[in-house]
Amino acid sequence: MSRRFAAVDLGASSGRVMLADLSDGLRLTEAHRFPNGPVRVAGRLYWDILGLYREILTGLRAAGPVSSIGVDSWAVDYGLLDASGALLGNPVHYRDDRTAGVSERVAASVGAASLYEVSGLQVLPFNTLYQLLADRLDDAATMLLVPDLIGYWLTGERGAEVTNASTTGLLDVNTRAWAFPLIERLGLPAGIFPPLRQPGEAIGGLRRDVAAEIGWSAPVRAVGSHDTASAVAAVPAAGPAFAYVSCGTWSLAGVELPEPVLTPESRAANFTNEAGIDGTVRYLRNVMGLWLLQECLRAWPGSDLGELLAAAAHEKPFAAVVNPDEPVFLPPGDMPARIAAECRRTGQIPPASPAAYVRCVLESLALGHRLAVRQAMELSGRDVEVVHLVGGGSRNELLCRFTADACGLPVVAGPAEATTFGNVLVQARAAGLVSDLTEMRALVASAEPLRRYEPSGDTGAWAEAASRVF
Ligand code: ADP
Ligand code: LRH
Repeated sequence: MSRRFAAVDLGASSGRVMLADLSDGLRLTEAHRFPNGPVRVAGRLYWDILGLYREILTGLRAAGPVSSIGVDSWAVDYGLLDASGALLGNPVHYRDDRTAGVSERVAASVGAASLYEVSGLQVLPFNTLYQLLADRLDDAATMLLVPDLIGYWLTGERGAEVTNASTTGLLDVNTRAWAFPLIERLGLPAGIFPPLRQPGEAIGGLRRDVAAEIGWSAPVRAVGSHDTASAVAAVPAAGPAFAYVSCGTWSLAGVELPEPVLTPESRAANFTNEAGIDGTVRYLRNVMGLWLLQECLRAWPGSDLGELLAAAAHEKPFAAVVNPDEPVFLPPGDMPARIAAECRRTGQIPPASPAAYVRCVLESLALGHRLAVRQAMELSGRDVEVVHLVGGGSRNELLCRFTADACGLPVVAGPAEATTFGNVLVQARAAGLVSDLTEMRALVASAEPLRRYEPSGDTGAWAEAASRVF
């Protein structure tokens, strides 16, 4: 059996097909990378799901034969299939506004506390349950989350992988089974939720036509199909006293726990208990993440990220900061204008140049990381000695440094492709090549050079900046 595994990893800003070789340690290579992003059609925001699928096939063809394939993606979004298995409409992007007001209506009817007691999930306006309530389900026979939809197209098999199912708001946080009493109470059709599958479980072989198209065949295996679950599984921590920030389009900041935290304080702080690998709980909160920077760059055509980051390092510290989690930042649109408006609203002078905006974004994000990490520690009682920052944001040295300074804790940065590592290591474990999470993490730590940032000790300036916006 070969020791090569393919990971299909769809992030909100880019997708990639990666190849891992475990013949001698763990080596990752990129077979294919492609852009991803919202497409607006007639006022609605969609994913280009068929375009993504085509790129996945291109990537698998380039990767060549492997022992197995795993698929992960961003959470919450889904496709609906009719009774014949055909896709009913294009999957809608979680930044679309069709869910406006839905979470408030559900909270008023079911009760926010009862919802949290069942699912343990943070309230985000786009959680799957709110999207389903805003959708037309008349002809829907099956709801498949994005990685499960890709898995279905590759193999013909339907199911719902549990880490991603935990982001729907419809999974019982204690039993990790579909919360059918809640589903019925919400008036959602129970029959559209397919059987659950666990990370590591075989899904099926590639359909014959798919194998013919890419030129080889292999089984597809369930992994932590929520990208954040795979990323957290690959945090290169040596012991339990760590926090993480999985930093890409979003920053997912929190700790790993053996049990959920469902206290009223936890709900008030909007902390989530999402399902991790091996029964672990990803206790975290979403921070708006590098989306803020991505949308700024989109507003400045021709700008160069490297140059802007270099210039931002020389800008005046704490000239202006915003609360990165203001709902106004969620949809696509003119980000610099929204940041400027937030600065004015909080009595600050808006940044005067792109480099100053970048500085503002990175300091604001570090403030978001600081608050989430501190609250995760307080609410869970977990000791934290180090913050692991993984994902594309770990390449951003300024952000890593600011995060260490703001948190007052060392930051260990990398790997940038943590999600891919988590994806392939769950496959490698199913093949008997790795034993447990500890060994997986040690392998990641030895596969990549990691960078360590010691905190400057000047937490007072960060506390003052935080007091302006939180
Ligand atoms: P996602 O999976 O959500 O699409 P990624 O984990 O791929 O996100 O992270 C993408 C982000 O990482 C980019 O928006 C960018 O801000 C940051 N990034 C990637 N490469 C670099 C780099 N070389 N220097 C600084 N930042 C980078
Ligand atoms: C990160 C992520 C995050 C979700 C968001 C929708 O890619 O999966 O964990 O909250 O996308």
